[in-house]
Amino acid sequence: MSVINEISALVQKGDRRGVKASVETALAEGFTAKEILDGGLIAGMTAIGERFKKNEVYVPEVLISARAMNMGVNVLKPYLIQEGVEPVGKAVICTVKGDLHDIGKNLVKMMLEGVGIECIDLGTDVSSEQVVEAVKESGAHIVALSSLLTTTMEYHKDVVDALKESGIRNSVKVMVGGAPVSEEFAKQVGADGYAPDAATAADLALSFFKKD
Ligand code: B1M
Repeated sequence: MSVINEISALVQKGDRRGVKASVETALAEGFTAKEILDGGLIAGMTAIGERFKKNEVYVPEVLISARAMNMGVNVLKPYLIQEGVEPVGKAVICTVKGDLHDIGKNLVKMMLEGVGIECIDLGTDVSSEQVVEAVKESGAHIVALSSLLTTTMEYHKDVVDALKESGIRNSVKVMVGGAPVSEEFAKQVGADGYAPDAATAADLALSFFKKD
């Protein structure tokens, strides 16, 4: 097995130390940081995402794999900067106002990072004003909103409206998710997309960057 495939397998196994050592080996063997990132770390995280979608692995395994991937990304960071590798894009991510649930949101963040999207994580209980400000400051391409309560899901619409009022609605794609949220609800609040789980959220986010 090549060292790149080995990195992918170690990410899927959630072997942090193994990932770190293999990324160092790959660098020593002359692979570029981008080759290691795409072929090893992101490939491993994508594979875990697919297995998560099929219920072959569960939340703890995804969290452990994401931690292993981050270990590898940290080793690669200086090399990625040196090679001038740009992230695919940027997303502002949060749980909406009044809502403190963040396990699902954190999983979505990890999967987005796993496909090369930089995340600006505003945390939980986030107001529409905070989202607008973060988009303006960061130039994010995506706003990713999560909610777990039927009482807070309406707040997705407030964010979409606030983006419209501040004149930046057309510069971002809004994606929504969380247990009470549905495709139909996403349409009602004027979002650009809905994903039922974290792996599908990563696919959706990537689709926003694909040119027709
Ligand atoms: Co809360 N809670 N909770 N809770 N809690 C639920 C959501 C509830 C369904 C439990 C129940 O009654 N059966 C219920 C909501 C009922 C409703 O609204 N209809 C509920 C309630 C009522 C409450 C409180 C009001 C309880 C109280 O105080 N009386 C309170 C509210 C606090 C607040 O937010 N203001 C509360 C508090 C809490 C804790 C703090 C104790 C804790 C949260 C800890 C934390 O997040 N750090 C908690 C928990 C853990 C839950 C349950 C048990 C689990 C939620 C979870 O993390 N699931 C939940 C019951 C349940 O779901 N079984 C419950 C795992 C997570 C991976 O799934 O978040 O759905 P989920 O994310 C998925 C997808 O939805 C999707 O991807 C994820 C992974 O695939 N997804 C997205 C999520 N966001 C996405 C965004 C996307 C795309 C996909 O695009 C941007």
